[in-house]
Amino acid sequence: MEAEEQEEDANSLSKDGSETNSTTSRDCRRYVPLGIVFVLLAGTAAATWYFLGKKSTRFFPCVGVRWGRVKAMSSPTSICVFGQHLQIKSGQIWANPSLLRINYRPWHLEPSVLQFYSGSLQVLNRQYFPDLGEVESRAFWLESAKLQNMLKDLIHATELGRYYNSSTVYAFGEGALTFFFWFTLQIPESKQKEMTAERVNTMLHQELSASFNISGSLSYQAEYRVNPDSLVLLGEYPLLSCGLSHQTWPQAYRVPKKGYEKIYGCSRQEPVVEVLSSGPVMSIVWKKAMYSYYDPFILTAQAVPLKACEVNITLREGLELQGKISTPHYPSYYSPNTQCTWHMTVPSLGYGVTLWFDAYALSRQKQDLPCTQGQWIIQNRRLCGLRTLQAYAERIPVTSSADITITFTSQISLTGPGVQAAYSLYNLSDPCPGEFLCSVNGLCVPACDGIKDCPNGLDERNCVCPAKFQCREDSTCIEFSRVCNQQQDCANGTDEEQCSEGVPCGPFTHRCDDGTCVKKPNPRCDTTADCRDLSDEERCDCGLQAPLSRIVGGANSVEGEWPWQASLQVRGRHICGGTLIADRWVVSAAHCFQDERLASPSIWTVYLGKYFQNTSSHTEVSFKVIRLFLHPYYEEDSHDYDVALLQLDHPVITSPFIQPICLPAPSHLFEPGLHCWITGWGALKEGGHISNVLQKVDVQIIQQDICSEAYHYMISPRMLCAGYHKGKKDACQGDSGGPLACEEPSGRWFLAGLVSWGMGCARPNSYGVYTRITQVLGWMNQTMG
Ligand SMILES: *[C@@H]1O[C@H](CO)[C@@H](O)[C@H](O)[C@H]1NC(C)=O
Ligand SMILES: *[C@@H]1O[C@H](CO)[C@@H](O)[C@H](O)[C@H]1NC(C)=O
Ligand SMILES: *[C@@H]1O[C@H](CO)[C@@H](O)[C@H](O)[C@H]1NC(C)=O
Ligand SMILES: *[C@@H]1O[C@H](CO)[C@@H](O)[C@H](O)[C@H]1NC(C)=O
Ligand SMILES: *[C@@H]1O[C@H](CO)[C@@H](O)[C@H](O)[C@H]1NC(C)=O
Ligand SMILES: *[C@@H]1O[C@H](CO)[C@@H](O)[C@H](O)[C@H]1NC(C)=O
Ligand SMILES: *[C@@H]1O[C@H](CO)[C@@H](O)[C@H](O)[C@H]1NC(C)=O
Ligand SMILES: [Ca+2]
Ligand SMILES: [Ca+2]
Ligand SMILES: [Ca+2]
Repeated sequence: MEAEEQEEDANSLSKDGSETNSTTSRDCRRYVPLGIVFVLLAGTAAATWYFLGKKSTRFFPCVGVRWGRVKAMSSPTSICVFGQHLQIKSGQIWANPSLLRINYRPWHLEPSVLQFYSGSLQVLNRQYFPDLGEVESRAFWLESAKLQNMLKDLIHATELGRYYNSSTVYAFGEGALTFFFWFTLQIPESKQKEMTAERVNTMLHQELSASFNISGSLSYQAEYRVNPDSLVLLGEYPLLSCGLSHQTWPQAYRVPKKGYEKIYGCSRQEPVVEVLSSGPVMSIVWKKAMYSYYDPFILTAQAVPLKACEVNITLREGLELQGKISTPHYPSYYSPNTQCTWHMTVPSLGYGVTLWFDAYALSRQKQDLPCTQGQWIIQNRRLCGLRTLQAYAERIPVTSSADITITFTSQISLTGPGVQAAYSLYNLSDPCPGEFLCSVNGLCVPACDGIKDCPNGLDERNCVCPAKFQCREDSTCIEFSRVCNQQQDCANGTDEEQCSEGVPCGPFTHRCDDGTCVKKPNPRCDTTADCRDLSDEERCDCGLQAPLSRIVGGANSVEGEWPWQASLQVRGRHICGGTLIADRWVVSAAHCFQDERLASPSIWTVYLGKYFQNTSSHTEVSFKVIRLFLHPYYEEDSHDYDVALLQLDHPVITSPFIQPICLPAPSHLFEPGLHCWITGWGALKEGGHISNVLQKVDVQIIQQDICSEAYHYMISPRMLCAGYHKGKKDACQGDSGGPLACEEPSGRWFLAGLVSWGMGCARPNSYGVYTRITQVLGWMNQTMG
């Protein structure tokens, strides 16, 4: 909280300054170029040589690599050879001269990436037997260990040897023994692009065929006769953050009983991932994401029936949602060869069909580019799916026939989160009653309310009275606060007409629970019955300050002045503000929880009725958090949808010092120019300490387009700005998630926004940016159930 009246000390608390992560260094950085001399001597007998690393794995990478005499001048020295860290004792070091080829280049000093390849190979001189289907059997263990070594030898016999990192044999197929494997290569960044699966396949295939007829000359062939033409190699898995890939095997192969590999949990937002196979056998390759998650995980598998994905749907009259279409076993990830077809029949030609997607959008794609996140064909139009952090609706007009065909295919061999869309009819001649159809995303948005809801801003073009009330008689514009205020403001008083009866619904009308609409702005909880069903005066036990604590001057608040204010703490330290909105529910900002270390609800304590930070008072009550919900569209970089809900572990007993704030109705207007209050224990200046006493600052609601310009158009419709052009009063670090509260003439306080972000604190022309509560009410209502 920063206010011009404040005097404060300038000690700066460097936030989390002590917790900088040390950069992780790779293993193979150390080498001593001058201390070691390599002497290559062919035909010399082996002498003393040591590998101090006792584990046999340290030895393996050298199989197939020819060793020479290595002379170390200083003792003991570390060098890196072929990605391995070997310790060599001082003295002369020799290896078997018949295996002698040293290619020593410090290529490993270049940053390298781990690339995964998976595939299968057939061994002609072995047959499958049932024990090999049991992952825990001794036969499985023996055979897979031997084949793993063979694979290692094979890779080392090619140029790929120097990149070899690991290999695993994880399953066997029937007939002449087929084994399934994956291996990883640690490839220098500059070479990464070249090492496609195709190239690696060619190199391995060449090596296999070249030696096929010269049996046994290389160690990997000693035991196994590998059919070179059976080599299948799939996908180098890209280094994108998360990848989950499938392989499809023919029916005949046995399904390993147990999960043999790992499944990913790349993102916190997807704590559980369910994946469908495309056949009775599935191979799952797990790749660690760029982020480090050390949590162990559990993999379970279950057989599920095949689900037909061809459905005929006949829609009935009416504009309500009629059902949902989804990929099989939604929300399971769809399988790599999903093909779904939905035939829809509409009741008459005046209707079209709307598909409502969640966090998934359709867009046109150049003809030759594949759709990586699902291909849709709707009435012969090809569209590509794209996972997004927005809502999206696809409008399908019906022109000549009442039938619509929609297909979904997972075009490339890649899986993805299941896709679902709700469907409904829309009136072709009036798709968005009272609202504007945004052609970019198919959504109906309020026109001329001063907020560019549509990405192209067309909903705010050609407005006679942007964000104002238009007098019917002469098109003059007046503020909404003057509508139905019992004073004639329009020339002939049309602003005072129809104030006590229903009106057609529009962007500025209040919708009662029975679906009718009233013209009077902000009728909720103003002690006058406005809705016929009285719903505007229900659930009004909110938003009142303690009787004796009317706002007084100064920046220190009075106890009980802001009874909805919460302090969100971790290990006794105030981190963020919050607002009590209902029994057991506190709302805050999603960015308070984005750090890995703050993401778990169990580490948080919520204080209500708190006033001082340095001491606890008799009015305060603490709560643990049992569940924490971040808005699913929350985006770290843009701060869009910066809202989180915390469910408390026990009921909140209201008192003069603990009281929920009123939530606005979706149509509630917080008009530009209105003075509202922000409260919190945040820093008193940029970079400063948190404050001991709960602070308050009054700020003015800023017109959306003015703020948008001040912030170079980074202001989304989910944001609301408040502050002053000259700066001076603003929220600051530590206020995050706290309330921007506005008082209605009735004396009740409504939550307009949550402290979200801003450029510094209280700088000129850098308003505070708040999460616009009216835009996230739907999600809040849904989440609180
Ligand atoms: C494989 O790569 C990982 C990660 O870079 C590394 O920690 C490990 O030592 C490597 N193992 C081998 C055998 O190269
Ligand atoms: C290996 O031998 C088979 C017949 O035994 C022959 O058809 C094939 O061409 C030979 N391959 C190579 C690489 O010499
Ligand atoms: C859907 O309707 C078509 C004819 O319109 C029919 O051939 C097809 O079998 C039906 N499919 C299902 C799953 O009912
Ligand atoms: C569609 O909207 C138009 C204009 O509002 C109306 O006249 C018509 O009856 C509506 N059609 C249907 C099928 O509801
Ligand atoms: C206002 O009302 C007067 C008298 O009823 C009428 O003459 C005038 O045209 C009205 N003005 C407008 C703008 O409708
Ligand atoms: C807490 O702060 C208040 C006001 O700054 C002060 O009067 C009080 O002594 C402090 N209490 C403790 C325990 O430090
Ligand atoms: C809130 O959710 C309930 C059901 O969970 C629904 O009946 C109600 O209409 C919703 N209210 C709003 C304002 O969305
Ligand atoms: Ca708008
Ligand atoms: Ca009026
Ligand atoms: Ca009312």
